[in-house]
Amino acid sequence: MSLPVTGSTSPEAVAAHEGAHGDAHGEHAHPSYLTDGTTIKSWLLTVDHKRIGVMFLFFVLLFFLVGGIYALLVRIELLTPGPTIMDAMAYNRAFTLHGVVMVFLFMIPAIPAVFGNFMLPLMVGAKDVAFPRLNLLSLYIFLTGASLAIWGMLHGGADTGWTFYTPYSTQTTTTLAPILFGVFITGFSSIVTGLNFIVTVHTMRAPGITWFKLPLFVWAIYATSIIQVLATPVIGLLLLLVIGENVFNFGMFDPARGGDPVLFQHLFWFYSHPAVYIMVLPTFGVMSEIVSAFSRKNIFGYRAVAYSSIGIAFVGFFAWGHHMFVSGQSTFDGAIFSVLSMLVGVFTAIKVFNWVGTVYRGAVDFKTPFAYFCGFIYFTVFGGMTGIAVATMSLDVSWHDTYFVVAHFHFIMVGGTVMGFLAALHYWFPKMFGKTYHDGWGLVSAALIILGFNFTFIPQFLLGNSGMPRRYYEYPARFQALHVASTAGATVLALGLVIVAIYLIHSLVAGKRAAANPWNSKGYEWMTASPPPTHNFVGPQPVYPEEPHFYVDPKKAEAPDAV
Ligand code: HEM
Ligand SMILES: [Cu+2]
Repeated sequence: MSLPVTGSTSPEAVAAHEGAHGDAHGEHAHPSYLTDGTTIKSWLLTVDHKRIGVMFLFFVLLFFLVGGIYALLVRIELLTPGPTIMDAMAYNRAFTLHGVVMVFLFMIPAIPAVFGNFMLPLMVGAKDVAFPRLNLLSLYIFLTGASLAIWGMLHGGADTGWTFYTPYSTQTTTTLAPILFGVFITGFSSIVTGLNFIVTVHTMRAPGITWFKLPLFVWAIYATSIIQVLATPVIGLLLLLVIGENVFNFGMFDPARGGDPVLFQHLFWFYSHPAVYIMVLPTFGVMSEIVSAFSRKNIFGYRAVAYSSIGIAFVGFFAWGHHMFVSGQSTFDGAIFSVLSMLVGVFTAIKVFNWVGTVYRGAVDFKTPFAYFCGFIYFTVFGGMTGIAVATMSLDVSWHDTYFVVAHFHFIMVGGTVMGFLAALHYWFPKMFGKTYHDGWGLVSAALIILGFNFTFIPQFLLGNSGMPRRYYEYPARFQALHVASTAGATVLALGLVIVAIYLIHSLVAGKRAAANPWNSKGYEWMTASPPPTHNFVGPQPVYPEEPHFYVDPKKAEAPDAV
C-alpha cells in the first residue's frame, strides 16, 4: 500500500523543511506564534487568532474546573437520602452554578472559540480570521460576562437552575440579575465569533480551497456559526426580559397581568435546543478529522457528512417544543415536535454511518484521540437513541423532569462536547504547543473517563425511570444505592481528568518537541510548523490535496481492498 504524496509541499516535505530550518536559523527567521513577543502585553493585546484561541483555552479550562467541582459537590450531597453536606438552598445554588458554568462558560465556547479560532484559519489557508480585532474583542466580551456571572454566583447565587424558568425566576430572592446579565453579555461573544468564522470561510479561503475542499471541521464550525448568529439574539432578549421582570416587575410572564409564563419556555428553547447543536456540531467536525487521520482512510461520504451538519443546524431550529410536552402545548403541536425532533436523529445517524464506514477496513492507529473517538461514537449512539425515546411524546410525559432526562443530556453533552473537546485537545496539542505528551497515560485516562462516565450516568437512567425527579436534594432511601454508584462513577471520571491535567502540564514544561506533523495527518493545518509561525505559513503556498482527508488515492490504490 502506498500513500500518495501530492505536490511538493506535502506535510512530510514541510516537516523536513521546518525541521532543518528550526535547527539552523528558523527560530529567528520565523518565530513561532508562542515566542513572537513574550511580554504579557503582547498576549493581552494580540490579534493573532492562535494566541486568542490559547487564551480562550485557558479560561474555558478554568470554568470546566469550577463547573466540575460543583458537580462533585452535588454528587456528594446525593450520597445519602437526607441532607449530607449542605442545606436545600445551598444545593439549589450548587446545581444552578454547575449548569450555568458548564453550559454558558464551558460547552458553548469550548470548541469553536478555542479550536475553531486556532485551526479554522490554518485549515482554510488564511493568515488570520476576517476580523482579528473583533476576535480579540470577543475574548474580552466573554470575560466580562463570565466575571459578572461568577460575581453574582459568589454574592448570593441563583437557585433557578440554568434554565431560569418563569414564574419562579421572576420571584426568587437570590441574586439572579447579574448572572442573567453576565450570560447575556457572553452571548455577544458567541455571536461575534460566529460572524467572524462565517466571513472567514466565505472570503479568506486560499486559492484552490473550494467549498468541497474544506475540511469537515470547517463545515461543522460553519454550521455552528450559523446557529450562533441566528439563535443567540433570542436568548439575549429573553434574558433582558427576565431581568426586567425580576427587578422592575414588568408583568410580561405574569398571567395576573396578562402575561404568560410559558412564553418564556418557548423563547428559551428556541435558543437552547439549537444551542445543544452549538455544543455538539463542533465535536462532529473534530471527530471527522480524527477518524480519517487515525484510520488512515479518506472520509467516507464527505458530502453527506458536510450537508448533514447544515441539515442538523436547520432542523434543530424546529424541535424546541419537545421540551414542552407537559407545559400546556396542544397534542397536535406535541406530535409535530416529536416528529421533527426525530429528524435530527436521522441526520446524526447519517454521520455515524459515515464515520463507521471510514473506520471499516482502515489501518487504525489506536492513539489517544482515537480512544476518544470510540467513546464518542458509543455515547452519541446511546445518547441519541435515548433522545429518540424522550422525543416520543407518550414516553416523555412520564420521563420529563426526572433523572432520565438528566442522564440523556449528559450522555449527549459529556459524550459529545467533552469527548470532542478532549479529542481535539489531544489531536491538536502538538500543533498548538509544539510538544508531545505521553500516549500511554493518554489512553489510561481516556479509559478512566469513559468508564467513570458510564458509571455516573447509567444509574441515573435507572433512577429516572423509577421516578427520581431532577433537582431534588432529598430522596426515598430505596434510591440510595444507585446514587452512590453514580457518585462513585463521578469520582473515577474526575480522577481521569486529573491525570490528563498532570501529563499535559508536564508535557508543556518538559515534553519532547513535536514534529510538524506527528500523526502523518493529511489535514491542512499540519502543513506548517508546530507551533505555527505568526502568520501561519512561511514560503510558498502549500499544495492542497485533491480532496480533504486524502489518505489513499482510489485510482492509485493497488487493489480495491488495499485500504
Ligand atoms: C437525536 C437527537 C436528540 C433528540 C431527539 C433529543 C430529544 C430531547 C428531548 C425530547 C428532551 C426533553 C426531555 C424532557 O425535558 O422531558 C431533551 C432534553 C435535553 N437534551 Fe436532547 N435530544 C437530542 C440530542 C441532544 C443533543 C445533541 C444535546 C446537547 C448537546 C441534547 C441536550 C439536551 C438537554 C440539555 C436537555 C435537557 C434540557 C433540560 O430540561 O434542562 N440533546 N432532548
Ligand atoms: Cu431540545
